[in-house]
Amino acid sequence: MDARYKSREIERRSLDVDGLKRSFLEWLVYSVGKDARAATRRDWFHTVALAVRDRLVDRWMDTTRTYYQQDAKRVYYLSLEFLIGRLLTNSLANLGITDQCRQALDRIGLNLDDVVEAEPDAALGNGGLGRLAACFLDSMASEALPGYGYGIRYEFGLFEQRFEHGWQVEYPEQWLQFGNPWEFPRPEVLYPVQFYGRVEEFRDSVGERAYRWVDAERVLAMAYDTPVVGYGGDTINTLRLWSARATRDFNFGHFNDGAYMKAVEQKVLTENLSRVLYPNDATEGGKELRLKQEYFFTSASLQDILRRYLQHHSNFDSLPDKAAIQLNDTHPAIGIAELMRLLVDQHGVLWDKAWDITRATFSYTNHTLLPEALEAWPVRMMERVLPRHMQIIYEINAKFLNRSKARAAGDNARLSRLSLIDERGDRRVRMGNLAFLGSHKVNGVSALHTELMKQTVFADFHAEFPERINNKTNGITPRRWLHQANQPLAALITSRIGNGWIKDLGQIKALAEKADDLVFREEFRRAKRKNKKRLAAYIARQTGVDVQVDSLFDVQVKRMHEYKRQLLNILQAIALYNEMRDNPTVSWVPVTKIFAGKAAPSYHMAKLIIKLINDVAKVVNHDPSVHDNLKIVLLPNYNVTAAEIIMPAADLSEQISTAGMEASGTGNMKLALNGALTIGTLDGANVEIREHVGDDNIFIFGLTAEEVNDLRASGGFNPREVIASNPSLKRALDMISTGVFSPDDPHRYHPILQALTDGGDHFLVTADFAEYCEAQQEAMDLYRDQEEWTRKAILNTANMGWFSSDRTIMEYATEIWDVHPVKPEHPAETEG
Ligand code: GPK
Repeated sequence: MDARYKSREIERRSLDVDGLKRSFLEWLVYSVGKDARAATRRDWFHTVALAVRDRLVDRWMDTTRTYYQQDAKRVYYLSLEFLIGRLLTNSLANLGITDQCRQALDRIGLNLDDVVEAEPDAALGNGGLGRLAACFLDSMASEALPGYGYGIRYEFGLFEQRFEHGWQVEYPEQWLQFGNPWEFPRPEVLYPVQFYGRVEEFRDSVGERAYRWVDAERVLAMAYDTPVVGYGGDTINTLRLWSARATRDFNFGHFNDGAYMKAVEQKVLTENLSRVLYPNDATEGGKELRLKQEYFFTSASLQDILRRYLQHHSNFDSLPDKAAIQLNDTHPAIGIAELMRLLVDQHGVLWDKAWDITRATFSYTNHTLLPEALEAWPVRMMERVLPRHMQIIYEINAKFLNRSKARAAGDNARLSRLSLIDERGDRRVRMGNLAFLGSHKVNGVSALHTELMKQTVFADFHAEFPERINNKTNGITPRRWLHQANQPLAALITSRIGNGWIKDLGQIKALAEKADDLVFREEFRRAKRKNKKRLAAYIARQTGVDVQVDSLFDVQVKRMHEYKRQLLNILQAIALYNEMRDNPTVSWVPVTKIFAGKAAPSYHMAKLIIKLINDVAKVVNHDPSVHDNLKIVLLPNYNVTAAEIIMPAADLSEQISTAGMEASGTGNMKLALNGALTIGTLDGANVEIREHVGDDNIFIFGLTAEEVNDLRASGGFNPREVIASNPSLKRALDMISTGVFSPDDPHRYHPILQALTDGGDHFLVTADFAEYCEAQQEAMDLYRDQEEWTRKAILNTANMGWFSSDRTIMEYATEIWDVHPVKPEHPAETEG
């Protein structure tokens, strides 16, 4: 190689402090175009990100090349959401150059923590589902699995939440406004995606009936690649996000006057396809643009996957041996019809063979049992937008129903439940049924959720295919959620058991014996206190409320949803407030209730609960009679970056969903790993968390999923009676209904009170209230005994090893995908 290039290359790869410093200064001038005097914090962020990016490109290409050369089986994780958050800290930590980078910046007179703050939070997701996808990317790369993420490059991520007079107001989140140093645009990786038009029947060369999709509108999908750095930096995988581009017809067309402006308008409209992330969490909008987004990214991804496969193969027989495609919920489920179309219509594969290939390639993860979240597209919309896919779905359905056991048994009710088409009312395509039928494996995300899937939404399919449903309990990446977010605790752990836990979280078990060590407990508390101080400062900055660092930090952070029952939490807060006021001489355990979470913009009840929390907070926080023993804060704009500050600082983790409704939860895992004790129902993964941390180290309360089911079925629950018999609940509700917290509008909360009484209290807030308050009391009592509390907190951290997403991802790899680790070859680093 030419010596000049070689020295440049070495410079770009250099991981020492001097080399980094030189790179920073060079990047600032020649790429960002500023000198050090004029550079803003954002300029420095771009500078550092670009210099760090240099240090991963070689290994990224090595990784991709190794997969290609070995024709390794890849896994493709198709997801409409990737909630990845900031990447700078993550890249530095996974490359192992955080300290060097900090020192290099020091020498320029800059602080790494300030530079990090200039990075926008990539919020290409709503909540748990999107964050799970991001944890899986980290784990696939860290486990050296050949894994690709495929999704949409939304120009607007999840909206920014602000509170105005206590109400949620949404602002656009323009994360790309100042450019994105992590992404590589690939203008040459471009696939056509079609919509509308009609289907033409014709005879193929051997006289068989065949179909082609004609007169369709065309959009191009353009790729943007982001490297995904595994821990240690050896494997660097790819997240490929698609952006909509108008076809080149526009560039080459000539137009007469009016037509030109119309054409420009059309181009803008076409490109709206990838403009914005739908802000609904676990609810289905039924909007045409959303269907188009789903098909757009799924089709582009499948075309890309087939192109890659065809580099090594001339027929599709071994596609399932070379590609595993995971559907993250039903959002990409149209991919099943699309792969059939590509194989049958475009590549001439016979139907039955194509179907076998399709089923062997796809698998599907279900994330919720909530009926309002199960996607069902109107047949009329599907016929219009994707006419050929509608035909294919009919064909799949006809063949399936003809062969099903239900037909043999003459059970028509069961047959209509198995159908891909819901024939009741306006006809709809059931995407869950399509995903199930077109996959060889279907999984739930916690043990309880998977069992409930078998008993409820997929009971009929489970009877038909008893081997198909399996469980993969969610996990979280210990890199981001402990190693990076909680440096005080991470350093303490490493000082005692070494740093093997970062890659193999099971090793953290060794901390359990330290729970009885007085010195270790003291240090554990010190780490927690440091994190609490940081959070207290953040709370003060964000809300203006001063909280006591030594109060019990009681944390509920997650999307606002009735089933997650933030309402139960705030009602308990009101009850506690009353008790404190009634008994001013008692020495209370000071409590800080910390909430954060966004509500879907159209979810009125959730937004009203936000307003209620803010209204209650205002009254409580200004009432001198509670002597600062109770503070309530609702932090605005909860996102990954905020979570990184909140999780390490929590004492108590609120996981209080109505049993049977939270599929898994992953915030529950982050909080427990960071040494918070859980107060929760036996729902989702809480059940397994209890099994791991032990019954004595968790506060469980409330109805079980089975009891909830029985109670609802029997209709034997009267919330009014429950309220009448519980004075503290009654008093809290009366205060809300008489306007104690909303003197300007005493009837404001009528809809909430209505839902809890005449509405039948669907989420069983009143039913669980008494037991919840008892559990809270238990927690406060325990908190007085700091040694005992710390002992339990340590046992939580020590026993959470199993909840690493590395464990989860290896289960997917061996039990669903049959994908194996591939160690990248790094020739440049071994030569000479
Ligand atoms: C489930 F159905 C959905 C959805 O649309 N979005 C979403 O975030 C969540 N989820 C579940 O609610 C959580 O219980 C679960 O831990 C998470 O998905 C990941 O599986």
